Amino acid sequence: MGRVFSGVQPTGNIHLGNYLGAIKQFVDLQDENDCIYCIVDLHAITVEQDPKELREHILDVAALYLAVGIDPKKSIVFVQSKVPQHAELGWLLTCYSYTGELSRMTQFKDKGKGRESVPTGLFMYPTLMAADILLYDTEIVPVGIDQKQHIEITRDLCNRINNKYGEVFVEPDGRFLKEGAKIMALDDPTKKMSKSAANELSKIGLLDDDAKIKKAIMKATTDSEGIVKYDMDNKPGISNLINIYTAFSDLSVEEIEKKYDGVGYGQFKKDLVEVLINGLKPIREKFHEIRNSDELISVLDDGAKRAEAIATEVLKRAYNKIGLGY
Ligand code: ATP
Ligand code: LTN
Repeated sequence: MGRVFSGVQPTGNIHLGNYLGAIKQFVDLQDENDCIYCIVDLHAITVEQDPKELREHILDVAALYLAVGIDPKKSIVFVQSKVPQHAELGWLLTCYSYTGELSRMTQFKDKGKGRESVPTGLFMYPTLMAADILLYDTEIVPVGIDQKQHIEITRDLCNRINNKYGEVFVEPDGRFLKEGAKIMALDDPTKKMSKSAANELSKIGLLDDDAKIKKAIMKATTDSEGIVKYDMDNKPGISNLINIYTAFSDLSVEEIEKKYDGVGYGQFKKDLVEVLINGLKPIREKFHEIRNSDELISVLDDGAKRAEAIATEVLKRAYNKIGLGY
């Protein structure tokens, strides 16, 4: 039994990449581990947000967590800004981080690109993420592969502080899936599927209707060979679709290749549309059932209380070792 922590930003519609890279693992881990799942709203404001939309998105992600099968009886589910220790430990870790290492973060470079001035919060994003993780003595962090660099800096900060003051924090490890670790954009399989992409057909949201799912898959970029074969380097479009297919069915990559041997992309895509529609329908239905329920709010209130109880102890330990307070 290990402590698991992860978070998702409430910045838009949760898509297949978020689900297959991260959230699906959350569900799988909760039977054997002590899991804490967060909606990281303080991270969302590192880029501009509309207050009304942000509030809606926070509850959307919370409802989606429950809709995909996170069970609040097994796992703690809460909203980051409701537990003030995240911001407190975030500051502390900022003081032990270096501007050099933070400026090497690719997410910071990507999100800051082309802006006239870059918000300081975007720069300090990784120290707040490290605080999220270290605050719960986390051992395992299930995330998509794009977060690898942030997990590394969390481990560096942890070891830097432990080496200076003795055992303050537990050293966490990332957990990345093989197939879902990086789901690519449907219109351009050289880029990752992203909430912030402008082209709606580049992604499929977990709440998208059947017509949108069909359109996005049928228009998805492949190649002119017509051979259903997994080869991420030379056939990234079809390989990405195979990844999605295998995640939503009980067929392995090899079984999919065999099934569509000599059949071509048209039938493959039609079947994938059906597999996806059937896979996403129960999630959508459950989501609408709980999104506006009182149950959702009481799950979040209870989650924040349970999270804060753990966070308070760990933060106290850190303050004591470092010599803060009196
Ligand atoms: P944005 O476009 O706003 O940066 P995002 O789509 O990257 O958002 P996050 O909230 O930052 O979404 O990510 C939530 C989780 O989903 C993280 O664990 C992240 O690694 C994972 N994730 C995001 N995109 C993908 C993807 N294309 N494939 C696999 N995992 C992904
Ligand atoms: N940076 C992550 C979101 C995130 C996170 C975390 C993930 C914030 N804090 C703690 C795991 C653990 C992202 O999805 N971009």
